Amino acid sequence: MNPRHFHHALVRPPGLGFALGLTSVELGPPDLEQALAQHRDYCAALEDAGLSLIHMTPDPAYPDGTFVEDPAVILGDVVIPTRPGAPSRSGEVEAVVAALPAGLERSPLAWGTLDGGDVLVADGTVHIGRSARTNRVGARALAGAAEDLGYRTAEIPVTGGLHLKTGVTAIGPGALIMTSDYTGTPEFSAFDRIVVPEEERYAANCLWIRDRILMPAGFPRTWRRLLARGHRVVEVEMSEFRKLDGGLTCLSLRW
Ligand code: CIR
Repeated sequence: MNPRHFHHALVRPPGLGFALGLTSVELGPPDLEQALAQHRDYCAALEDAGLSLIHMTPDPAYPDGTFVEDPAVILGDVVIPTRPGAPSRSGEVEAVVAALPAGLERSPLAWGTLDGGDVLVADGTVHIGRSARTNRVGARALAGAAEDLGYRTAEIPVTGGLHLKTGVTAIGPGALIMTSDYTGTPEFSAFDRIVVPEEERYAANCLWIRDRILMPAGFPRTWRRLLARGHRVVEVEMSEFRKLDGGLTCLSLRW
C-alpha cells in the first residue's frame, strides 16, 4: 500500500533488557528511560500523522522486541510472518503476528531467513535486501509471495549497514533517500534520489507517512534538503535506538 494511505501502525515500547539488544555499532549502551521517552515521541508523531496505533506490551525475553518491523512484512492487506536472521529474535514472530488484526490475511514465508528491515516497497516493487540477516532462500521465498500478490520484485545486495532500509527508504512516489552505497544500484536508477552526506548516513532511514516524512533529529544537511524539496518534515530523536542499529522504520509496522 502507498504510505499516503496508511491508517494503522503496530508499535511495542522497549522493555527491561533493552540494553542487551544486538548491536554492530560502538555507541555505548542505550538508556531505557530515554528510549521510552523517545518511543513515546515516536508514537505521538505517528498519531499526529493520522495513524491509529496498536500497542504491544514488551516481553523481557526479547531485548530487540521493540523493532517490530523485522518479524513481519505487510503487503497490502496480507501479513507475511518472517524468519528473522538473528536466532535470538526468532521467538518474536508469533506475538507480533498475533497482535495484528484478524482482518489482515496471513501468508507464510516457508523457507530461509528474512528480516522485515530488508524489505523496501517503492512504486509497486518489493525490493528485498540480501544481507547478513536475509539469505538467498528467504529473499526468494518473499519474492514468490509478493509476485503472487501482483508486485514486481528485485533483490538488492546490502553493502552498508544492517538492513536494506538502514541505507535506503522511500520519501514519496518515485523518490528515495539513500546513502552513497546505493547510488550505483541499477534498480534504483529511475528514482528521484537524495543521497545523504557521509556524516549523515543514519538519516537515510526516513519514514514516509501520509503527508509527511519523519526523519531522525540531528542531521541538518539532510533536513534542509528535504525541506527544499517541499516535504513536510518531522524530526524524531532516535539516539537510544541508534545504539542498537535501529531506525525510524524499525519501530513500527504500518498498513
Ligand atoms: C537487531 O540487530 O536486530 C536490532 N538490534 C536492530 C533491528 C533494526 N531493525 C530494522 O532496521 N528494521
